[in-house]
Amino acid sequence: MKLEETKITVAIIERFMHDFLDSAELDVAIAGGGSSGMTAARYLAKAGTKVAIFERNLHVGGGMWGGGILFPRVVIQEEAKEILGEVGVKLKPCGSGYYTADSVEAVCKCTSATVDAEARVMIGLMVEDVMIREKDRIAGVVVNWKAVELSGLHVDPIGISAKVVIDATGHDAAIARTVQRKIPGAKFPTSTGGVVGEKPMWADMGEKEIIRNTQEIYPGLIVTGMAANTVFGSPRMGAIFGGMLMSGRRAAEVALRSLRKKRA
Ligand code: 48F
Repeated sequence: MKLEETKITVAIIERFMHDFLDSAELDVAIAGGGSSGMTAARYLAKAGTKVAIFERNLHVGGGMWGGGILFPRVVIQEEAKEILGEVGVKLKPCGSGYYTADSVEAVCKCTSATVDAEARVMIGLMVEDVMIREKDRIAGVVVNWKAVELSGLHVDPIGISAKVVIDATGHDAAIARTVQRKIPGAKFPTSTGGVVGEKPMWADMGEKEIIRNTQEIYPGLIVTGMAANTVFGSPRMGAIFGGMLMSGRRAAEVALRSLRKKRA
């Protein structure tokens, strides 16, 4: 077979344009592809939802790759065991109710299951803003290449419509902060009405509160993972990932409920 560069070029452009166009209008757009965002995407795709992750890095997985202090192992508690079990991650018991997983295996198998469920995974794309409609409902995300931001070039972003947006950007809670900054009068159901800010480490409390914190904080905007704890002023928890996985699953349930409500 004689290879031609033009054919390779055309194949890449055609295939990507086709896939990108197919993601221009979504049921759910997820900002960030860490453990919570990927879990939310997997459950939403399995429920038949048109969902895409927009991840600024060239890889998904977020903080899961590095485990604790670069020891690539993560801890999962009993309650979250099935979420990794479903995707075939091998868990080793280590004391009552605690399990460890190889973080490389966990990220790879979660990614593979997310893609197999037919969630779209877009990499190198940063969510820099949201779209707003009907006066006070989030209507999608505004994205640009991370490379554009790094280069400092002045290039306008594009809008991706979504009925629901999930902020899975981790400790920064970048999307919630953007909404707070850009929509005067936006009120979140937190103690201050805005982003409260993450508290110091307290694994037990952080893992308990994250599930309650995973909610729709503004019409069309759901927070999950560490973003949820940052918004509500709950503690961080370090290299235990059960809360992130359970929060992702909960975010999918909340999104499905929001979609049903919007349809009715
Ligand atoms: O940080 P990350 O893994 O968030 P998470 O799912 O999990 C938190 C844990 O990693 C850990 C922990 C465990 O107890 O506390 O910290 O809440 O994943 C967030 C992802 O979002 C991407 C970022 O690159 C990362 O992969 N991200 C952040 N801001 C943006 C973004 C943005 N504006 N646009 C697109 N991606």
